[in-house]
Amino acid sequence: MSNETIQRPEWVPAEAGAEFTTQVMPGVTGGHDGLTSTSATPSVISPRRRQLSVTDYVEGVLNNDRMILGRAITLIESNAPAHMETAQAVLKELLPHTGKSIRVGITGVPGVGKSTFIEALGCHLIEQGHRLAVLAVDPTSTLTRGSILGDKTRMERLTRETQAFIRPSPSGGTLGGVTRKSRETILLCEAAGFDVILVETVGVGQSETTVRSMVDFFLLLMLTGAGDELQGIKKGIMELADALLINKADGDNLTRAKVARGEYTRAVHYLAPATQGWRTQVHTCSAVTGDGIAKIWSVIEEFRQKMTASGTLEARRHAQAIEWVYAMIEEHLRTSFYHHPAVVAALPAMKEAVINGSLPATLAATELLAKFERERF
Ligand SMILES: Nc1nc2c(ncn2[C@@H]2O[C@H](COP(=O)(O)OP(=O)(O)OP(=O)(O)O)[C@@H](O)[C@H]2O)c(=O)[nH]1
Ligand SMILES: [Mg+2]
Repeated sequence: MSNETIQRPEWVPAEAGAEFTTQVMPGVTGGHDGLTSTSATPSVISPRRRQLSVTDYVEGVLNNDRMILGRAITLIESNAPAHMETAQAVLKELLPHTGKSIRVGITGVPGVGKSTFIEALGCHLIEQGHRLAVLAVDPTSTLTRGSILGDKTRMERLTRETQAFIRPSPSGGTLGGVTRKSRETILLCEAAGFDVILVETVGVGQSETTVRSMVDFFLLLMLTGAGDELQGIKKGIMELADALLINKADGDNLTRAKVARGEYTRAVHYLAPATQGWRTQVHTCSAVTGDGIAKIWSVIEEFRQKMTASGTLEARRHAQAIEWVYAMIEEHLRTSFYHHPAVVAALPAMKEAVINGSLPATLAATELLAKFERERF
């Protein structure tokens, strides 16, 4: 197929090179059955999109123009310096319109039912009149753009809802990069008027801590009957959660789920609570039948109401914002250190010297830091 007929989807930056493999192909001219089309409409390929100004972005997002919201997120996700500058100008303008949502993190091992749960909860929320954005944080995603895109079948209703906005994980890069992009995407979605933000992450180590640091409420989906060794691994993650939700409490599994609920309820007594003044709750649900979905949402609302009244929620958001500043400074310093030509040049020999015992580790670090400082400006 020639280049003219292959088109880029809206989220691909205009200047992007081959790192974006995504493309949109025009539809077949005939019918999918191979017969000649009876439709008179030719397949249209739109001209190159026009550049948007900061004001275009700001107004578009505030008016909940989904196309512009999508492009604003793409801008935020771009690593090109020119894009970053525009993105930050847009964010600065939008900042006064952010912060009004409830931000909920959702995690759990692959197959626990996160996507099915988000579909069920999302539809429940929309029925209640909420507007909902679903974002994913998946630092392992590279070219697949996260698992959400492959989830169309599990979130079939939600993807069709105009009151829902679903965005896959920013692809590639460091966890720090993915974090920044996700945090800023939350802000954009809030400015666009979404009042519930669900941030999904797969249960792979570090990403839970990252998502915890950007949400108000953190929900851990669990299964009954997972082996003891698995439960052990989860202790650290359980301490991040404001609620444990045992999914797939249906059919033959219902009784076991109820027993597990009792066990986990006793277990969380011994854990440090994730949020001061809130006891970690344990509930059961079935994302398939919908049992327990309304209950878990009422728990989240109760949390919001109590933690707002006590000032805990506001304090958490303040702390998260400051932590974020520090995290970005640290990331920047780390990157500039390891990319500094003097450091790059000296590092291999230093490593060698440390390994063969001719240079103490502390001295190696001090000398590298001195090179970085001396030749910085
Ligand atoms: N019986 C039952 N099956 C469920 C329930 N929730 C999800 N499932 C099934 O469990 C399987 C995995 O569900 P997903 O929603 O894809 O799980 P996930 O956590 O998103 O998985 P990953 O995207 O791979 O991390 C699917 O076959 C679902 O139909 C439930 O409440 N009850
Ligand atoms: Mg999934």
